[in-house]
Amino acid sequence: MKNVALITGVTGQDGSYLSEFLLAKGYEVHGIIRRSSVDYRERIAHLEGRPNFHLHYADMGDSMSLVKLVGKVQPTEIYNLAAQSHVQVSFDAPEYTAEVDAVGVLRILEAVRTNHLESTCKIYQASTSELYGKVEEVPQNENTPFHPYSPYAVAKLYGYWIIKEYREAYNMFCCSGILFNHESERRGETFVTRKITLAAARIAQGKQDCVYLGNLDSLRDWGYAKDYVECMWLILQHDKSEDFVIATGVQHTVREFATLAFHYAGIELRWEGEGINERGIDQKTGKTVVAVSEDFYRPTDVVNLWGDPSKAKRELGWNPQTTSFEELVRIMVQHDMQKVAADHIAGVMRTNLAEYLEKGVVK
Ligand code: NAP
Ligand code: G4F
Repeated sequence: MKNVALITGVTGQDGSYLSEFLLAKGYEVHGIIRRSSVDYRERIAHLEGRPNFHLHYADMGDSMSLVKLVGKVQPTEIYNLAAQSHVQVSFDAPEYTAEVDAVGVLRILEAVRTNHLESTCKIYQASTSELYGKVEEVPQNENTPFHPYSPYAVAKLYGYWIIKEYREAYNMFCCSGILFNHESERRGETFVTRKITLAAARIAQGKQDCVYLGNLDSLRDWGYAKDYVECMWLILQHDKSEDFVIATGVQHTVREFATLAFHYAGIELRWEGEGINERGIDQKTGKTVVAVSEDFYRPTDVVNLWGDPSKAKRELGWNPQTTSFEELVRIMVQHDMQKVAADHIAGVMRTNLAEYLEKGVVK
């Protein structure tokens, strides 16, 4: 049987890497996109036009669009990655977050049942380490109790349980990957890692003075997104429908991430002060380049995520250490140093061109 994948969230960080991964494996890949006033498909632009890559308009909030699309595509695997994925934003838009991240999962499951594909279509659900929230043990594994600690996590908890319910009630092959934070040069710019690597690059190149962050003590188990999409696929190739923790097993603070990112950008930081008054100072210039702002504090914050990937290692043969923390930070900073330099050159060229056009030097 031909492998046909349907990816929700195809324009996102993970969706773009997963598309590349599945296309390389010979899959026919279909992705869901949604209408927006600005067509923002930068992460998958290089894949558009490939014979095995197809995009369709639908929305996680629109059951009929999902039912029709699943019927048309007849997927053998669905990767449900679409979500309002920003934890802090979920405090401002909790209802929308629940609509997409919780009920959206149900809509996908029902779309599969409505099209009578229960026995031929496997479903991967993008569950999250945020389910552990106000953590009850460290490190966290598949048996650690959940304690969601944001509207995002509560919505994702519904997604986790409805997947489990459909597995047991209808004997469907549907599973959760409980993924810990994974980052990359394609990470959204308001997540803490990318915010730091972009700021470090801009500060190093004189385009910004200082970056404002929230909780610097927060601990995360950060992996590389490119490594993690392989695991999503492995979970669906496993002989049993089961849930897996995907993590590196290594933990760092936001402060440690920032120190290393600035180091790769050529700036050595010295930390001074505490809490809201803490600052990261450029040792060479004495200038404050990192400061703390209450704006980035959350009403409830998850502060101690540390995953135990033993089961994925043992049963899926996945290597959690493919890309080290140091390598991840280096890749992201190197990318953003080049991006900031390229944006600068493009800006200069635009200014020059405008001047030449005005003076009639070029027409
Ligand atoms: P992301 O970059 O924020 O991408 C989210 C994707 O969902 C985008 O393609 C977005 O489309 C789409 N989307 C949002 N609302 C939608 C809607 N109403 N209908 C259709 N599509 C919609 O997220 P990511 O980092 O790739 O994460 C992928 C999934 O894994 C998410 O479910 C996230 O919650 C989960 N997760 C992520 C991590 C992590 O560390 N990255 C860890 C654990 C779990 P637009 O481009 O149109 O906005
Ligand atoms: O980068 P973050 O926004 O990621 P967070 O909240 O861990 O969520 C991400 O990972 C989850 C997996 O655990 C996914 F499910 C979710 O979809 C998303 O991809 O924040 C990480 C930590 C938090 O404790 C936050 O309080 O960094 C802290 N932080 C400190 N300063 C900041 C900032 N976070 C952001 N976004 N911006 C700051 O300035």
